[in-house]
Amino acid sequence: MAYSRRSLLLLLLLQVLLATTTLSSSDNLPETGNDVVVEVNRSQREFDYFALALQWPGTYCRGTRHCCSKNACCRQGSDAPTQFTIHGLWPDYNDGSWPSCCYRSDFNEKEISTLIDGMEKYWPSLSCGSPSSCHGGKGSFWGHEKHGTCSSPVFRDEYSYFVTTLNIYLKHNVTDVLYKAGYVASNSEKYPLGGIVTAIQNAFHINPEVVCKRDAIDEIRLCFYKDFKPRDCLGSKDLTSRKSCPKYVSLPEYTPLDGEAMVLKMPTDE
Ligand code: U2P
Repeated sequence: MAYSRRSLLLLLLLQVLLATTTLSSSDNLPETGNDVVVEVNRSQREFDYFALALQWPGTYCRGTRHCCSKNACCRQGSDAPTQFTIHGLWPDYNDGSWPSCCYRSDFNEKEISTLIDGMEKYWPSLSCGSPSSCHGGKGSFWGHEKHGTCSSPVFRDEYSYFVTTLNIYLKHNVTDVLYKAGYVASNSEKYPLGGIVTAIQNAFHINPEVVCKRDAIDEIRLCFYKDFKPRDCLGSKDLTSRKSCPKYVSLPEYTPLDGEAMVLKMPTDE
């Protein structure tokens, strides 16, 4: 029986559709709690290592213009963020890139309700804006942690991703290590980048990645194998490759916004 060109094309299209459906209905998908999650990007291969990204509020908060209840840059007194806080636990590739948005799963804050106090303290939002999320959704600040969705097979649910990140952070107190080495928050001192890196190497046997905004330390990243044994971060081999930092760096003090700026509440603030 002869097929017309049109029916051949239709047949081809049907085959492609069938093949795609088979690919996206894998039986081996991870689950988060009770919710089955859906793989959204099979082309992303399994990650190679973790980077724990820590941010220095003294630097980040200098750019703060607005306050709202969730913005830790507006906290005062004993609540003030005077230590490195968590930016994220990132699954990364050895070539310097990283996967993102690997599985579609709705973030459910209830799953981490027992962690909220620790999250508010050590993993706070440092702005009022909504960070980008995988599927354009809004909601909880931590819901944008798309990195957790790419941490399979190490983490298979939301709770274990967040609780492990908090534990790793608490086991690696960078603020304390720097403090003991004499590197304390200051608006006048400059410190040798090499000295800061050495203090971290001695404490954790990790060659960290340091990210600066001009001469101020913005982030310090610690890297781990998938079993959380320490490993060097990429781009940390020699000081000259830490492109964004000069030889002498600062660790600015955290200063909350003054009274005038504090009243600039965001219209969306509840
Ligand atoms: O560095 C800018 C933003 O890129 C994302 N990033 C960077 C390095 C890396 O190893 N992995 C990674 O995800 C971060 O995006 P965010 O999590 O903030 O949305 C980082 O802020």
